[in-house]
Amino acid sequence: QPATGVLATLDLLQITQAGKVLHLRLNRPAKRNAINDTLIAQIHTAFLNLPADVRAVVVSGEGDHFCAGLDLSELVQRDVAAAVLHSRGWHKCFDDIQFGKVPVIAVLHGAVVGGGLELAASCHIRVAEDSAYFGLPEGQRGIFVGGGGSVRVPRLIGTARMMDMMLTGRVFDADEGERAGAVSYRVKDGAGLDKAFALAEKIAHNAPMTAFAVMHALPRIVEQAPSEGLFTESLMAAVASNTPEAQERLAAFLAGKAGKVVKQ
Ligand code: 1HE
Repeated sequence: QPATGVLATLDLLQITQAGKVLHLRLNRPAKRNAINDTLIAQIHTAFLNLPADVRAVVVSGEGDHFCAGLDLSELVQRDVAAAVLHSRGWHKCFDDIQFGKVPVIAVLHGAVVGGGLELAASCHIRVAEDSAYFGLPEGQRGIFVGGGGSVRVPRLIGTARMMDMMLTGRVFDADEGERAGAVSYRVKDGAGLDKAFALAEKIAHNAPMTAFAVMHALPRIVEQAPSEGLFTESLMAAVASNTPEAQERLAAFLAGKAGKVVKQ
């Protein structure tokens, strides 16, 4: 019987499990879910300690906004080494989301700005409600992205759009974000969690090797030179097709017992 219900309420993060899906809710609405040292540590700890039966994670924000980014009140004077280590701490957390155990779906509403956009960019699928908007106010604050934004955001929306956001303070609404490539699914206000859980259910039924290949092999293949990428792809394909889950699924299809590809 899979665990269901609230697993833990840390100071700033609520963790709920429903079957194979874990729901992490940033729970600092009074500060618009701004990420301070405590919250980044709690997010990281949650991802490093996913229950063994969890097959997908949904991340959302409590209140009117997904996340206002770095808690600027903690952006105190740091020497260069301390500032680098602070940024590297965010990198570790967001790397463990992107290259973790299971796919992660972000539900975006209200402000998705600065470090909030960096968090969203480290997830695998982004569901945006009508109210969502995307910004990188670092440019206006005289700072730079430090949570992996310069690596992940251009890979979603392109370098030119990110330059525009940082240099001019340009903000994209949900539709613009979708057209730019930052949004996987666009839904009405209030419909984001249902959509995310429906997607998570589909993901939870995939063969585990599929999640592994898509999360760990695909992004690396994309970064490889084509001839290496093609070779890595062949290795990954051979490994995946030799798993018992793949053999069962292929046999089920050939026996007419598996779903066909249908237009949605
Ligand atoms: C905060 C933060 C924050 C809100 N750090 N305290 N991020 C930003 O530059 C975005 C800054 N925030 C905003 O532009 C707005 O707060 C929002 C558009 C997100 C929301 O506006 P609103 O009108 O709903 O809320 P508010 O009244 O501005 O904020 C409510 C409270 O949250 C208020 O505190 P209070 O004690 O006066 O009630 C705000 O000060 C507080 N608050 N956002 C600290 N970010 C790893 S590098 C990443 C670098 C970055 O992310 S830089 C971008 C930072």
